[in-house]
Amino acid sequence: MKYPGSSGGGPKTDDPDSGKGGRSHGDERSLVGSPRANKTTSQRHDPIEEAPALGREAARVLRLNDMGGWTKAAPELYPHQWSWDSAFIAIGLAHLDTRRAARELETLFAHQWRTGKVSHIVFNPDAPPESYFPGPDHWSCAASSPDAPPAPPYTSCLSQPPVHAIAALRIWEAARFAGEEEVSCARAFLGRIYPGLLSWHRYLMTYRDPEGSGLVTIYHPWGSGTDNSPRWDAPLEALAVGEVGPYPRYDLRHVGSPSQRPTNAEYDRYLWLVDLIKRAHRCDEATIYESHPFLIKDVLTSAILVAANEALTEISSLVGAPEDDRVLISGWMARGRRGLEGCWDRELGLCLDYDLRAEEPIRVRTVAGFAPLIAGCLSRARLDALLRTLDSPEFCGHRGLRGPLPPSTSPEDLGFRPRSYWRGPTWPVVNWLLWWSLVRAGEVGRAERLRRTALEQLAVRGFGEYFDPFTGQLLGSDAQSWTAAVALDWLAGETLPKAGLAS
Ligand code: 2M8
Repeated sequence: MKYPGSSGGGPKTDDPDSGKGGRSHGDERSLVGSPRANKTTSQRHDPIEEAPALGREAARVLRLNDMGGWTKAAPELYPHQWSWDSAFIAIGLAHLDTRRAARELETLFAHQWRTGKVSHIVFNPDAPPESYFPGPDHWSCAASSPDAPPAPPYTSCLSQPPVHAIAALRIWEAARFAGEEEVSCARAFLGRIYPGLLSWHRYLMTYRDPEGSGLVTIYHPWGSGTDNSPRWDAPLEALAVGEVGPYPRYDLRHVGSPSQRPTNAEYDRYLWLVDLIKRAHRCDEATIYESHPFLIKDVLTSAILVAANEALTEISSLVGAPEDDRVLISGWMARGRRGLEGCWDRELGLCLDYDLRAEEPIRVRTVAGFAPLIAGCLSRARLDALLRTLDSPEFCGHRGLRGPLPPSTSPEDLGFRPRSYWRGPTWPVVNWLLWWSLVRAGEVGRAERLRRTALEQLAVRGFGEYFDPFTGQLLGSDAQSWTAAVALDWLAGETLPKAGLAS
C-alpha cells in the first residue's frame, strides 16, 4: 500500500486551492482523542489499530448532521435529505442504533411519489432560503403533479441510485448482533418498508425502462449521483440550451475552490434540463420520456438496482411476501444482468452507458464501468477482465496515484480532472460499493486491501466528500455524512466498541 506517506508519482505542482475560501482542506485532520493525533503524513497509520478513535469520530459526524429522523448530507453544502446519501447513512447508523437507521429510510420513503419514485431530495423546510440552490422554491411546482406526495416538505422530481434495499438488509444484519428486541424491531421495520421498496424498484423497471432492456434511464445528470462525470459531457454538449436567467451558486461558498465543483456552463445545462422536466406536464414521466433531450441508460444505477433486487429478494422471504414477488424480482435481476452484458466494451474492459438520443454508447472510462462487478453473479472471464481493468494504469495501477484507490474517472481519460468532483477524485462511497462487490465476488484479499487503504485515507485526512487521487487532499465538503457512514460499516468487523460510539 502506498497510501499515505509514500513519495508517490503524482503531480508536485502547487496546490491551486490553497489559501482560497478561508479553509485549509490540505491540513492533516486531527481526530479528537485519537492515538495518532500527533503523527504526520510521513508516519504510517494503522486504521485498524486506530479503529475505536476513527469510529468515534465517524459517529460524531453523523450526530453533527442528525436532524432527528433524518441526516443532512453535509453540514453546510447539503442541508437537505438526499436519497442515496440516506441509504449509505442508514448502513453506517445500523452499527450505532438499528432503530435510528431504520427511521432514516422510513423518513425518506414517507415522501415517495405515487408512481413509486423516491425523490432525489426531500427539502428541509427549516433550511435557510439561501443555503442551497436549486432549493424547494425552484422545485415547488413538482408538488402540483398528481403523482407527487403532499407538500411541504417539497421534493425534487428526480431520483438517485437505489441503494435503499441494500441498506434495509444491512440494518437487519446488524440487528441480529444487537439482541432479541432489536431483531423483532428490525423485522417489523422490514415489513413496513418492503412495499415501498418493491414499488420503488417497480417504478425503475417500468417508467424508467419502457423498452424492457433491464437498464434504468436517467433524464438528468443529478439522477446519476455522479453529476459532472465526463460520462455526461457529450449528451450535455448536444443540448440546445435556452435562457436560464441569473442564478446563485451558493455551493461555491462551501468549498475551497470553485474548481472542485461543476462549472457554470454545466450548471446552465442542469438548470435548463430541470426547466424542461417541469414543463413536461408537471414532471409527467411519459411526457419526459417522449420529449426530453437527455435520456441515458445509466449502467451504474442499473447495476445497483440488480444488487438491490438481490437484497429485496431476501427481504421478501424475511417478511413472508408472496412467492409471486420473488418470481417478479428474480425476473428483474435477470433482465438487469442481460442489459449490462449488452453494454460491455471489450476493448476498454468496462461497461458503457448508452445515449438513447444519440443512439450510441458513451465511450468514457469511469468507475461506473465496473457496473457488472456491482451487479454480481459474473462469469470468471468477465470478473477477471474487470479486475484487470481495475488494477491497470487506467485505474488503481496508475503510477501517479497517492494510493490504490480508484479515481472516479480514469487519469488516462481526456475528461479527467483530479480535483473536480466526479471527474477524477476518489470517493469513499464508491470505494465502499466496490469493496462490498469484491467481497460478494469472493475477492476477499483484494477487498480487504481496498478497505484498509480507504480507511487509512479517512484516518489521515478526515471524512471528506472526495479526495484528490494524486495528493490525497480532502475536497468538497468536510464532515460528509455518507463518508462517515461507510467508515463505520468498514470498521464494524474490527474492534469497534459499540457503547463507545453511541456516547
Ligand atoms: C451531489 O449532488 C448534488 C445535487 O444532487 C449537488 O452537487 O448539489 C452528488 O455528489 C450526489 O451524488 C450526492 O447525493 C449529493 C449530496 O451528497 O451531492
